[in-house]
Amino acid sequence: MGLSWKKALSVAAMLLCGMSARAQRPAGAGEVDATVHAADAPFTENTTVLEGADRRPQTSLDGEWRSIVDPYFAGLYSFHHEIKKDGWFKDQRWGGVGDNRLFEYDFAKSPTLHVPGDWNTQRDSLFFYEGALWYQRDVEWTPVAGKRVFLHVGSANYKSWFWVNGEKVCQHEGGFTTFDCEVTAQLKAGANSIVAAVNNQRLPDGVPTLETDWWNYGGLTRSVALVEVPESYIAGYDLHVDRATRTKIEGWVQVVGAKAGERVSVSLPELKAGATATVGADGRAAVSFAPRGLELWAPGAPKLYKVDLMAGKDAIHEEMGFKTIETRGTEILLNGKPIFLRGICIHAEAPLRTGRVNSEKDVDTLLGWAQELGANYVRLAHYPHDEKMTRAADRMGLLVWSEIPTYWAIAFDNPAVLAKAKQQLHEEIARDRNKASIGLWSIANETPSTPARTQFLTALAAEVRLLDRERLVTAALLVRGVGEHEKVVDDPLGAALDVVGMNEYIGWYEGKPETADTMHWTIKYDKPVIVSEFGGEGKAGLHGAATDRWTEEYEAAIYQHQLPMLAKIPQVRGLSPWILMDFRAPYRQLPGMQDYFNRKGLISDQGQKKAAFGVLQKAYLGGYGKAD
Ligand code: GCB
Repeated sequence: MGLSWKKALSVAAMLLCGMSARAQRPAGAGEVDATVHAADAPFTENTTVLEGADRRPQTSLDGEWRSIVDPYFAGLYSFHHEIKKDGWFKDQRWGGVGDNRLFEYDFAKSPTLHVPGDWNTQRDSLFFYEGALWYQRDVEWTPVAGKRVFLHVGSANYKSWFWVNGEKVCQHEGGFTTFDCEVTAQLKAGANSIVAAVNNQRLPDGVPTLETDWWNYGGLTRSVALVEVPESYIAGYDLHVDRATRTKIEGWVQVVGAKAGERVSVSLPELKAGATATVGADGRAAVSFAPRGLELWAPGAPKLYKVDLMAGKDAIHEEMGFKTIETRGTEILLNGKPIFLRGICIHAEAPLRTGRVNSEKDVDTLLGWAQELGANYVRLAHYPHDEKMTRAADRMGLLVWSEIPTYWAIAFDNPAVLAKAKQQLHEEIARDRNKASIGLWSIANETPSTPARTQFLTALAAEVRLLDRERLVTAALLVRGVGEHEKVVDDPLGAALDVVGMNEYIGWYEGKPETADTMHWTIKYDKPVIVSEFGGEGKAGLHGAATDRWTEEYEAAIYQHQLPMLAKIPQVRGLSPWILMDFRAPYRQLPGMQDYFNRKGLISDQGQKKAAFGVLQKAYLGGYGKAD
């Protein structure tokens, strides 16, 4: 039965009273800052990327942080959805009964979450959670005169806000890139409170957008630290060996706060070589020198050098390798010689425990498996991974395809989305442009072929070339079928790429494994092609006939038929089948088989190798592909 009109009136009156009572609240609990948040302004504010931050002395903020789950984001927004002036970032603490101030939160009495770590795998109730969550921790600090301090955030998925002692320091959009925000003015001697809010709600105008085939792990998913630098500091650098001679190291060092004419030096002590240069009015110094006996970096011989960069009172002690990568017709040349990329795709899914990768152990396990497979290359799908991963790839000698999450159908017709993708590209390249392992920057995965998409991604390809001319630009394209026996690669985006990536799932989403035997391929580009994905699902331990879907044998059969087919395509210069390890994915629900895991891994999430691992390993160790 509905409300009587009398009752309805009294409810309305009660609501009105409630409203006016709230509206009359004195400044304090309900006060809002109306100036914040113009809807179309870029979300990211006051962040930068301190290049080489992981090589600098730092104070780790990893460990337990207090946490408050805030599904309505009541700690930040008022009941009229305005930004509060005294939201939970003020970290005010209620003194208990007898303390009559009104607070409706208290970090000190809230449970903790571990950082680095996604929240989903730390608490059962957060497994499917998509929304806002607050973090807080205390930090003892002794400021040093003449030093600036940055909060270094490995990643925060997806939007994040940071405050130090109640004062806002930055906000950031993008769940997989590393960023820094300056906190020099807000950190004080003694006890400090650092508060972060992280919201992993998927957004129609996000990068990625609403649909992804991976778990939307939320939180401060990678390490957080305080990094100190001198007043004038090295903010970025790019050192590489030139393609023409392969003996000359050249590039630049960018110094913030330096006066024109100040000196910068770069040296390789092992080769007793180096150069000094002067900073121009733009803070940049061009560097060039030719050390004798420079050994180039390559898979199988991943030579790294200690490199010291100095500018005034600042120094960064890097570890770097030098290589060249380019294309010639349909070949990929590494250090001037053709190479075939025997690879595998990897998600940042932690082995054995699930959740996001965030430790050396996770990284060593995943890349160790890739090496055991016989790989010389890994596609780090579908977003920039933890920096520990690219550092380890440098050391282990695995060439890397690095990617930003311009995945499936993001809003290609929205200029704000292009700005977000460019921001992520800048952050990705700034962090990793000095990693020897990076061979390819990928600008997209399986995007719909529309004019808006092609324009958007052509702009991104141009942006990559502005930022780094030493690597190749690629993207994983969709393939077009003509009838049942022909595949065509003619996506117009191919024109903007150096290397054409293509994904196909013959034997899984279409046909049978043996459909591959009679497939004819037409590739419209005179460029190298990497088969960036193929594969199918198989449940570890489930055995049966090679014709039974979900068995290890079926998955292995896909590989058995794919490998000979792909070997016949003349432009193919590499493979990275989908995927090294099973990973959590909301799309994948078939009870008993998937249970929220995409089972296309060669290895289960618990580390069990499936039959397909052996098939690919045999091919790779037997020298699959032509060159090297
Ligand atoms: C794809 C996507 C990848 C998916 C995979 C699959 O083409 O690029 O993200 O996980 O297929 O398993 O369907």
